[in-house]
Amino acid sequence: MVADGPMLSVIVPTYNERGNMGLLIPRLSSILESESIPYEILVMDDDSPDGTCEEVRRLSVQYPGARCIRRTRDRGLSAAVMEGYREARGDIHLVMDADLSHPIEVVPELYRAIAHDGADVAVGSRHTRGGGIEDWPFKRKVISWGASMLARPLTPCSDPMSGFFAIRPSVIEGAPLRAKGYKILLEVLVKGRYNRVVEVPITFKDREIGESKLGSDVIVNYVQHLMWLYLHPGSAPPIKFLAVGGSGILVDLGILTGLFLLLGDGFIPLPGYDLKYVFIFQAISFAYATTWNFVWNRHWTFDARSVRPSGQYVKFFTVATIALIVRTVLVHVAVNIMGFEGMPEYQIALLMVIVLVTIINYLGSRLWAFKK
Ligand SMILES: Nc1nc2c(ncn2[C@@H]2O[C@H](COP(=O)(O)OP(=O)(O)OP(=O)(O)O)[C@@H](O)[C@H]2O)c(=O)[nH]1
Ligand SMILES: [Mg+2]
Repeated sequence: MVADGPMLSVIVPTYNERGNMGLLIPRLSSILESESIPYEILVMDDDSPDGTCEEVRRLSVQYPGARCIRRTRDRGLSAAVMEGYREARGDIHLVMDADLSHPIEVVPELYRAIAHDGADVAVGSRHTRGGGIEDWPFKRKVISWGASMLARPLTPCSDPMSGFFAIRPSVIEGAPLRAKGYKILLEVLVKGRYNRVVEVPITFKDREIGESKLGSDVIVNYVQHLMWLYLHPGSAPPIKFLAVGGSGILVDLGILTGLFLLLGDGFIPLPGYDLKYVFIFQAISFAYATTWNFVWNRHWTFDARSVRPSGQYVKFFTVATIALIVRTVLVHVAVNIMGFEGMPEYQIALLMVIVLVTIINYLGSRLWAFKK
């Protein structure tokens, strides 16, 4: 059968995987040929001393779709994958480990999810229904689960730590990917541009040949990587929104205090103090704090810099003002009409109002003011 349709580039990062090449390359080639998928296999090898590249070159006589790129600079798993992305000539780029941990028969499914079903990213997932991990001790499963949970707010994918996934090249075009962390999929999901992510269940098998390259610094590296990803503009918006809102409260209080100290009679308005000024001071500090929140939310929480700021500002200010009015009215109702004045009732009522108003603010910002 003649291969047609979009071409698949399979990127395989390797370090000392000679023993696996003779299994991976023939099996992968035969499955892709039987499915008539045009392909290339790029083995991105960090100059392995065990002769991984030589083995690939030997195999490429029989399997001309496979080639080895020997890397001598900028070593590391992520850097190897990123170079693979640059080298790849296909219309769909798929990354997988060399050690046969990732089921080869799922490769065509990941390919089809993008080629035929309109996905932008297709992930071989251990945590979606039907997926799993073979032979892992309980402790390792718990660590893996915990690590995935830490990354959950960053992505819509249940297994963002998977090293087995396919993308359209447009997803990462121009994205500021860093080659530091070794969880490339996470990097792609946080920084890439995509609409649809599809998860295909896989059962992950432990390697039988060769040694693990990933040692104890992996956890430290992972936590550092997560920290950078959480700081990246546009990632985990609800968390950033809360952080910005908290800082806005400090700005609001700071300015209000400053105004009272400079122009009033000290921080707390004394009895008989002209309430007109209290109102004006509060309006000024509110406007400052809202502008502060606007700038941070635009640039950082929602990364909405591609849209003109003027319309965004008006909308954001409107949402904040409506939320302020809702808060004032609800607190008034709670205190003066429902009589929540005593010790825990007042605080509980206030907390509920604040939660509600925060949700209004968030949804108004996300779905209206900063809609892209
Ligand atoms: N090019 C390159 N590939 C690497 C490097 N480190 C690991 N790899 C490859 O990345 C893939 C995943 O590495 P593994 O050592 O299997 O990591 P793991 O799957 O988390 O751990 P085990 O399967 O338990 O050994 C394999 O194909 C490795 O050969 C590296 O520094 N450079
Ligand atoms: Mg492995």
